[in-house]
Amino acid sequence: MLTLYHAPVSPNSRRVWVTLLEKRLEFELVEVKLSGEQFKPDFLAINPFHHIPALVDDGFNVVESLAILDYLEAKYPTPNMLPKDVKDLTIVRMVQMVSVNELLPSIGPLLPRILDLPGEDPEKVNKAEEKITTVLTFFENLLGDRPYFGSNNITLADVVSGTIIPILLRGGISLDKYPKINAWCSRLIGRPAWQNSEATEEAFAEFRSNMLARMQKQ
Ligand SMILES: N[C@@H](CCC(=O)N[C@@H](CS)C(=O)NCC(=O)O)C(=O)O
Repeated sequence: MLTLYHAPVSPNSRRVWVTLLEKRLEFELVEVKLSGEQFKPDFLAINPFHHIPALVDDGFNVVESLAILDYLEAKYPTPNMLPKDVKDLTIVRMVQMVSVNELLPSIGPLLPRILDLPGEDPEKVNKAEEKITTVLTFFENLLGDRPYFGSNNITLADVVSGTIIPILLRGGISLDKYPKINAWCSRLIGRPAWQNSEATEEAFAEFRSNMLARMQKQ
């Protein structure tokens, strides 16, 4: 039995949720309230670093979302979500790493905008927007004329970048200058795995209250 510990608004856990759905696996979804449940002993026994996502497969604990995706691909290879060709596989890995290391950190400065919170820092927002432009230009070129990164079928790269970009759209980032990425994003958002894992407005409101509470403590 597979159990995914997650939080609805987190792109880190949504990428695992989407992969489970794309692979049509049976799993149990357990929400961890990040207002403190992640520090409870039962959860720390699964992930001592108190982060979601964590996946438990018949008593085997897997942490770190990219490691979880690789575990799922190796253990449940159908449908295949990693290309075999060396250059295509490298495209997938590059997109995954650029998404996590360059794109994801750009969300931080945009959070006040995304969640309607005070405290926006215009200098940080400018830098984040510049970084996002560089990443989207890079992705537009890497996608080329294929529907998915490195493949004609959905890959683990699409899952990782495709669960971050919709959050940027909530922050007012436009994909109009990137026609290929724009079409790719619409293609992904229309898939049942994206539709069924989309965070509700209530989940965003709860995330906002947690952020506000954290800001008031500082
Ligand atoms: N590198 C980790 C990052 C996971 C992560 O940062 N999770 C955040 C939510 S997006 C979390 O659990 N935060 C609560 C905490 O660290 O206490 C991964 O990819 O799985």
